[in-house]
This record gives sequence, structure tokens and C-alpha cells, in this order.
Amino acid sequence: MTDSLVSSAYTQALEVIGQVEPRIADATRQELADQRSSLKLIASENYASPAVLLTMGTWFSDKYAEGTVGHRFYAGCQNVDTVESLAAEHARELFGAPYAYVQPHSGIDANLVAFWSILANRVESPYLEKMQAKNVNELTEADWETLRHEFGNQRLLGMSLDAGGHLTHGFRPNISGKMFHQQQYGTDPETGLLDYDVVAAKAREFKPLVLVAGYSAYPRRVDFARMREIADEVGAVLMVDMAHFAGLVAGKVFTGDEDPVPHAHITTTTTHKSLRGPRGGMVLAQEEFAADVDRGCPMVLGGPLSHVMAAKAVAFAEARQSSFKAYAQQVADNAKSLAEGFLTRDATLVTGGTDNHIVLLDVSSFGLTGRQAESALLDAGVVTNRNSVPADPNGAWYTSGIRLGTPALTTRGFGHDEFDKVAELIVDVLSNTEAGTTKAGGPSKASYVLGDGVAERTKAASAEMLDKHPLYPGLVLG
Ligand code: DSN
Repeated sequence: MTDSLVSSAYTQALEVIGQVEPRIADATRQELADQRSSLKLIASENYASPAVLLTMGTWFSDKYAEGTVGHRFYAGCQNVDTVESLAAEHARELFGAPYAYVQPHSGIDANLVAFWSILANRVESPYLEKMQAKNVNELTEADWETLRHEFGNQRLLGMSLDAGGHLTHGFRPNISGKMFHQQQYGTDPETGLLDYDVVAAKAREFKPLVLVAGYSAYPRRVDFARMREIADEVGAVLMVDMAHFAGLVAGKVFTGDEDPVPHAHITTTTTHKSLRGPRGGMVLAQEEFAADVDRGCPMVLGGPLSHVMAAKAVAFAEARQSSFKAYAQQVADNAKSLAEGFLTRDATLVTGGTDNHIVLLDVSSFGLTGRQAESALLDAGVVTNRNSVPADPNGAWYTSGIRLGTPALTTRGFGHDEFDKVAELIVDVLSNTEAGTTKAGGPSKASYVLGDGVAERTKAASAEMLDKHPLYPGLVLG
């Protein structure tokens, strides 16, 4: 797509929007300006291509299409069928998966569909037998009670939030921690690494129905073949949430035992992180779960977002190009450069480094909480998010860590030297930030004092790199 086409498409679109609500047009312009002028290091963010973004802005948004391809609860879904089939076909090819479900609106939705399908597939209940025989109306109160009891008493074992797992992996306050009896596995207190023998011992003792692998803030690769062995030994379903690293799987950086798709019964993901697609989710499954996953909408999800499914198809087509492999490898290489940049400047990293796209910086050695570090960095134009570290003394709100990721800036073209410079800038900001005090004069976990001139010099140094690697080069809004 040529630059002038994209420029004119967006210029005209914003003009149309501005005629109705100019403040939204202004905010949209400002968002582009802000994204262009800051160092985006949030590990779960990226920059989708203009083709992906443009695909989302169409009349497919206006169509209801509950159900699945060829089996809809609404008439007139022939074009949505085309879109959904294409997105699923690209996904199956990209990941080598027997089955792909591209309707989930987010990663949490994808995980809920996976939970639903595992329960529907593995829990024996009179309800399910009757549902399959299409006699739902014949269910007695006793049937429903049995169903609630059986569905509500299953066990899930997942990685704890402070070790890097996701909320939906059994975190107590999350729906996953309430709908399942849950237990969590963590990481080794000395190394910060997953200990598969500990996971196996927990699984043997707890006998979960669902073993969840995958992470949101663990800076290392996972041996999914080993996780499958553990699941098989205890008769569990292995569900892998690859939301964070789907791009590294698609780009063949994670292969063999590190590729979850052939090992997991069900793999879930978002499509907008390292995979660089539109915001959304997806479920990949082995054949035995396909029919249950297919009932995700309307049993778990609201109507599919057809415009987003179309954009998923475009993004997956992009990810099947050889250039995406080079991108994914660069994401991992850049994370190593970033980690080395910190280590040579004596900063502390959880697990001592990275071998994926995440670097988890423990900011306690700077005398700061994650919240203070996140705010100070934002003042200096460095966009990150605070994150717990294992056994975090500051809890999940203030935290002691900053999670950094390389997918977005790698899309802009940043390489080894730039990521080393990013580490230098972050260390400079944090070394020149002091923890503040509360109004009463006590120690504060939120307020902070950034040294004079730090924000300005960081922004100037960032601008040099950002100008060399413009976001959406050639996109000029008239
Ligand atoms: N919000 C996503 C992330 O930042 O990792 C996970 O839900």
C-alpha cells in the first residue's frame, strides 16, 4: 500500500469523523502523535500495519453473525462466512493447528471459551448428554444441580500472577480462581525459573482437570513438551495461553518443544501483541475439542466482531510472509540487547536475563516501587508498565518491577544499538528519581521526584532514535 493512499485514507476518514465529533478526530490525531514521539516498551503492545487498521474500519462492524461458519443464528452472513473461514484458514496454516476459532474478542474471552470447551468435553453430566440429544428442556432441577456441582468443582493448576502468570490462570480474585478449585505454581525462589519437577509434584498431588501453561510476565521460554508430559501423567488437559509470544511461535523462533501448538490440547492467544494483528483473541485446538470450542458463541461470547475477524485474516496473511520470521527473530535478539544493556549497568533483572521478548526489571535496587518507576519513566517519554516480581513485597498494585518488551519498537526498526541506548536511558531516569513522601510526610509508594533536566535529556535522546525509525513512515495527516 503506498504512503499517499494511506495518508489520504486517514486524512479523509478523520475529516468525516470530525464533522460529527471533532474531539474524537482530535484525540485520534493526538494518539498518533503521542505514539510516534514516545518509546513504547509495553510488552503486550505493538503497531499493526495500515492494512490491518484499515480493515477494521468497515461495515462488517454492522453485521450480527452469532454461530459459526455455515451455522448462523442470523440471515445474510455469507460475507462474514468468507471472512471467518479465511481468518481460520490462515491461522491453521500459520500455526500448524488442526482447528482455529477466530471469534474471541480478547485473550480473556479466548480463555473463557477454552475453559468452557474443556468442561463441556471432559465433565460427564446428565446435562451434557441431554444437550447433545437436544433435550435441554427435559432437564430436571436435579440435573441442573448435578451440572452446577460437577462444573463448579473442577480443578485448575496455573502459574501464579507474581511469577508471571496471567489473571485468568487461576488468580483467586479472577473468575478463573472462582469457577475452579485452583492451585498455582510459581518459580524457583533462587533463580526465578520454572522448575518442572515442582510443577509435576504439584500436579500429582492436586490432580487438576486443567493444567495451564503460558505467561504474561515471565522472561523465559517454556518447555511445552515437558508440560504435556506432566498433564498426561495426571490425566489433565494442557491449555497453553501463548498471548504474549504468539508472534515468536508464528515467526518460528519458538519451535520443537518450545512451540505450544502441537503439544497443547488447546492453545489460546491474543492477536495484537507480538503477533501484530488487530485487538482480539483466538483459540487453536486439537480436533477432539473443536466442536465444543465452536459453541463459544453464543454460549460464552457475544456476537463476533466481523470487522476484526477480517483484520485478523489480513494480519495472519502478513505473518505468513517470510519478513515476519525476520521480525520475530529481531524481537528476541533485541530483548537480549536490552537485557545486556541493563546488566552491564548493574541493574537487576528477574531470572538474570531473557530469552523471549520480555525483560522484567526489578526496580527495588533504585529505591523505587514499580509505580514510581513507571510514572517517572512516563514523564520522560518512556511508556512501560509496572509489574509484580516473584514474592513482591509491594503487591500487585504498587509492585517492585517494570515489565519491558521489544515487539513495538522492533516494528519501528530499532536494533541492537538502539535497545542498548534504551537501557541506558531507563537506568539514567531511575537513578535520578527519588521516592517521594505522603502528605503526612511518611514514605510513599506512589509519589516520586524526578531530577532536574532528566525528562528533557531523555526525550531528546529518544527523539534522535525515533526520528530515524518513524512510525508509519509516509503517513501524513492533512
Ligand atoms: N493485558 C495483557 C498484558 O499486558 O500482558 C494481559 O492481559
